[in-house]
Amino acid sequence: MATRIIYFTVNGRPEKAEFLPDCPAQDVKDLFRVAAEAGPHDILKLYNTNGSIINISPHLEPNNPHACYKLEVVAADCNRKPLGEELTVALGFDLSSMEKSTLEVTDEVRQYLKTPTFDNWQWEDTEIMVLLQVMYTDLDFISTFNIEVEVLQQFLYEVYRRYNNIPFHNFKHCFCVTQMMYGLIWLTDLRTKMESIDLLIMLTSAVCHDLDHTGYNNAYQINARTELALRYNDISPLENHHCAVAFEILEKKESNIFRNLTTEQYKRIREGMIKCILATDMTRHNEILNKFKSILSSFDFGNKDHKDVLMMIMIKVSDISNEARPMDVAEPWLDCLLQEFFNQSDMEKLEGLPVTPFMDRDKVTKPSSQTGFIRFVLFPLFIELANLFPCLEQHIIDPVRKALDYYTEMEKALDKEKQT
Ligand code: BYE
Ligand code: ZN
Repeated sequence: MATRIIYFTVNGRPEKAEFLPDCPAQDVKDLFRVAAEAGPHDILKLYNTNGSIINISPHLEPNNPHACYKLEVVAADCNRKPLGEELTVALGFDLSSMEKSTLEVTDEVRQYLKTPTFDNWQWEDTEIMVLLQVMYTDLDFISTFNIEVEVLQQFLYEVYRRYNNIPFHNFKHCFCVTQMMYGLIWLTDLRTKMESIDLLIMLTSAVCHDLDHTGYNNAYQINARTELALRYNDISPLENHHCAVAFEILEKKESNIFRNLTTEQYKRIREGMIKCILATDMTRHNEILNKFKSILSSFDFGNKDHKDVLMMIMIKVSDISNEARPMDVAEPWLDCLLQEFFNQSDMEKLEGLPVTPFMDRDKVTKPSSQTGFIRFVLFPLFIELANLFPCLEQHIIDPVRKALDYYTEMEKALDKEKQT
């Protein structure tokens, strides 16, 4: 009897299970459990390419690496304590006045979030949703745009659900980027310089900017001719998708935080969010940075084109700003990113696709990739934003300089190790 091979991903990592079709059902379940590194009480869910749940059994329909199933682990331990202060410290919260207001609303809002519709929720994620809600409140969006709290919560919950459980581009990344955006808005005193609706666009774009990221970048989408690449004709397939999912959520009455706005306002928000989210495609990095540089010397907050470019720069900065956080926060994020990159290159090797060089686990080291990234991407970008807002220097440039020293030292140490 021929062995069956089932290809699937766990958190974006390619895996396969091989078994004989007449083996005991428990053996097959165990194979999947081991691959998922799941505990004995965790629940496993297997999805086919249509997103339907399928039974883990010896009768599983064989597939190929190009049409992987997706395995999900639902942690049985949902009673972990709320992170509260821990979370505050872990995410480098020193940017704003948020802590105080967080404490004020946490308990109250947590009651809303504890309703039965929130299946499989975890404390950590709940805390984060609360904090996002606080940001909307803190920037006065609730009152200015007549946003109902229940609708905002539903919106954030839908957003939460549509981030995947992958190493880097997950709901926590969404939170980090949004929090950085929130911090930048306060630090630069943008509330006195731009209209409230622009700030709403920026914050909501940050929240939505990586929705339904699967852990494989545009190059992969295009080379593997995925559904997304097909749908968007190879033009920023991921970013187009993130944005489309955002408006899918906003099309639903219960989760449309803009439902009390005028048609004109909605139009403006939609246009702005599309611009911001599409600007997060890193292949457009130089194009956008050069545009910003060319207007910097005559920057005018009354000029719509200038404001548009600034908004794109702000989301770009927020998106790749991990290294501006305390070292003990930034480094684990780098590990997660490399994990996601390595998963992709493993998949590329498996499928015989071109392997993206900076994702190849045989070629990349942490310090070498990061020193280059800081020198050639982060510094040039952050310096221009700090040109417009000199007060940002200490918050985003100084920590990145420290990170560069740290990774330069690490690189030297690695080189020495190699020589001996
Ligand atoms: C980028 C594009 C897509 C996804 F390998 C993530 F050296 C990123 F190129 N981000 N976001 C933050 C980063 C960082 N890329 C890198 N360092 C970051 O801190 C460099 C990469 C590890 C590599 Cl740019
Ligand atoms: Zn992102």
